[in-house]
Amino acid sequence: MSGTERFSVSLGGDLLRQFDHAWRAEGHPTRSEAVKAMIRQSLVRMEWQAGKEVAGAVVLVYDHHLKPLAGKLVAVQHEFEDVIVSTTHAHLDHDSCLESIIVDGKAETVARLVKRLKSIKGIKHASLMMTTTGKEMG
Ligand code: NI
Repeated sequence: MSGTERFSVSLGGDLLRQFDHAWRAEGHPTRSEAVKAMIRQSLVRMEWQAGKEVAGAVVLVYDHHLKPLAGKLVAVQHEFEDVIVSTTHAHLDHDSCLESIIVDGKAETVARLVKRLKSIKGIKHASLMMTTTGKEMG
């Protein structure tokens, strides 16, 4: 890792006040840490857009009583086993299950997986948390 460099940014008063309010509300310890987090968030988005190797988690909520759904869910996950690292299943209550699928692979393959999962009839909610493998992140 290379050393730390300082740089200055000129901001209008309103924008700076809004930014200071926002990063404090989000819980960042300092303005510098908040700026770093924003830069990294932006770099993660670019990694996904550029189709690089990415990491993330797909979270699904569904009713397990819908039998065809459970079968399709397993079949799709086997089809995409090259990008799926692990799957954790939680029984939320009598009806609802939450499945968290950790992914690591090409962004477009992950995007295809998410699309396939969302197309399964009966999924109540599907959400993708996009992050980085960290390999190219300073
Ligand atoms: Ni369950």
